[in-house]
Amino acid sequence: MTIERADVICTSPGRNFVTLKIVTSDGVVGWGDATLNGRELAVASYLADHVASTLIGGDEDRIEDTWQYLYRGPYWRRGPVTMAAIAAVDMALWDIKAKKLGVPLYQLLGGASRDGIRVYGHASGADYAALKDAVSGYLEEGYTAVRVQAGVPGLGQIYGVAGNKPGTRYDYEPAHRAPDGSPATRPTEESWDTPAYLAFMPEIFGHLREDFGSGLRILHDGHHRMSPIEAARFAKDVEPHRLFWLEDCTPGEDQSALRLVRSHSTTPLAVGEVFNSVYDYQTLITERLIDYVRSSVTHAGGITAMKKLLDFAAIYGVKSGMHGPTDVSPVGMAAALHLDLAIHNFGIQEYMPHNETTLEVFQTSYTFDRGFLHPGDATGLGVELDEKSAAHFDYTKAYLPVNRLMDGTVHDW
Ligand code: CS2
Ligand code: MG
Repeated sequence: MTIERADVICTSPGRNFVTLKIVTSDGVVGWGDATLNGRELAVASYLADHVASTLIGGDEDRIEDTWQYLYRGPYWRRGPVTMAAIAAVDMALWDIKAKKLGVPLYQLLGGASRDGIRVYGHASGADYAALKDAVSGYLEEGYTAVRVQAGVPGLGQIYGVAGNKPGTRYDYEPAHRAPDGSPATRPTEESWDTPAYLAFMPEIFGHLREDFGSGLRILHDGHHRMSPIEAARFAKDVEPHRLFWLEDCTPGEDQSALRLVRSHSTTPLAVGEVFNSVYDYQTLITERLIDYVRSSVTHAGGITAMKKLLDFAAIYGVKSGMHGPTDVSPVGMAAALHLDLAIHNFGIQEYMPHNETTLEVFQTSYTFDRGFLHPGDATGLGVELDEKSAAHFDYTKAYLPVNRLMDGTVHDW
C-alpha cells in the first residue's frame, strides 16, 4: 500500500496544536504531533509546503528509510522546526504500522517493561503556604513525585508559578494570547533576579522535607536561568534535600558547562527539553554529566530518534524523563507513554493533563491511576483527532514570555 494523503491540521482547543494526518491508500489513518509552542506555523509550513508532497505514493511501512530521507535528504539538518516536522511524520507512520498489525505501539517497541508509568505533577505557589497546599493536593491524588516552583520575594510572575485554586492548577500555560483571547502581537515580559532566587529557593526544599518527609520525589526546574557557577552553587546548596532532579540549571546547549556543576554536587541533573537531536547530548551522555534525558518525542525527531537516543543513554546509565507539558499534544504524549512503557531505562514522565476542551478534540485512550499513567491497549498510538470538532477552534497566535533581568537586560527564559 502507499501513502495517499498527508494533511496538516492547525487547531486551538484551549491552546494551539499542529497535527499531521497521514492516510494510506487502504484507508488507514496515522496521527503525528508537530506542535512547537509559539512557533507553530513554521512547522505547519515546513510540513505542508516542503514535506507532504514528497510522502505521497511512498511506502508507509518504510519508517526508518522515511526518517533518513527527511533528515539527510534536504541537506539542512536539525533544529526544532525540522525535527518537529520529522517527528510528526515518524509518529504517524508508527501509528499506521501498529494499527495495521492490530497492536498497541508499545508491543512493536519490545513490549511492556513495567506495569505503569510513574509521572510527576506540577505543584507551585506564590509563597510556601500555597505551594504546600498544592503538593498536598497531588499527594491526595496518589502522585509520588512533584515538580515544585515557588514565587521569589521581590519578583512578580515568574516561570512555572500558577494559580492553585481548585480547578485552575492545570491552567498553567506560559504561551499567551492577548488578554481578550484574540491573537497576541508580541510576548509578555517577566523579570528575573538570580541572586534573589539563589538566596530564597533552597530553603523551600528544607520546608518540603520537614512537612512531607524523605519519601516524596521532589523535582525542580531552573529553566536555563543560572550561569554555570551559579548552578554549581545551587546544586550544592540543595544537595542535603535530595532532589529527584534539578532540571535545566544552565542553558544546556553549552554542554561542557555542566562539567562545572557536576564537579561540585551529586544533585541529579535533567536536561534537554529544548534539544532536538542525539548530538545535543553527545558530551552530556558520554561524560555522564546528566542523569535524565528531557527531550519529548515531538521535538526530538519522533519515536525512531527517541528510541535510539534512549538506548544510547542507557549504555551510560542515563534514564528517561521525557518532557510532557500541555504544548506536547495528546498524540505526542501517547507516543511518549508507549516508549516509557517499553524501554528499560525509564526514569519518570512529566504529566500536565490537557484541559477538557483539548480532550474533546483529541480522543485519548491513556489512563491515569494514583500517580501512574498507562498508554492503553487500543491499536496504534491510541489517540484520534476529531476533525469536525477541531474545526471549531481556529489557530490563535500566542507567544511564550520574554524574561529580563531587573535592569532590563534580556535573560534566558
Ligand atoms: C517546561 C515547559 O515542562 C517543563 O519543564 O519547562 O513548561 C516549557 O516551558 C514549555 O514547554 C515551553 O513551551
Ligand atoms: Mg522544563
